[in-house]
Amino acid sequence: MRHALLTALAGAALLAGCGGDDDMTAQSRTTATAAPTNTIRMTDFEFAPSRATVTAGQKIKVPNDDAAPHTLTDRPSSGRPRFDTGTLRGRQTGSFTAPRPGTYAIYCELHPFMKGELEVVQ
Ligand SMILES: [Cu+2]
Repeated sequence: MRHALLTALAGAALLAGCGGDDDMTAQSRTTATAAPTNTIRMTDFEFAPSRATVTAGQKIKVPNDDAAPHTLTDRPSSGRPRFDTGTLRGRQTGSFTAPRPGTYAIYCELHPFMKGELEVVQ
């Protein structure tokens, strides 16, 4: 009788241990990589989020919430931009297609202080 109880307790502890491990794995996965988004807003002269994770090849919507015009433009260290919304008038929504995986600096050509980072994942 006593033996049966101990066996049951040991089994329960084992199951609880497994569940805990699964939760830990899921949690570290979510903190390691932000979930990809398909929208980057322009709000109060800032990109929101300022560091966005997107999926390669995905069409990313870019609503301009400001009255002022903005662009969301790739800022390569050399060469031509690989993506660019063009000028979006106030309250206009534009888009661009996420390039191949990598980290890209972005900015607004009209307000160079308006900066962000685009993390493109597969
Ligand atoms: Cu701007």
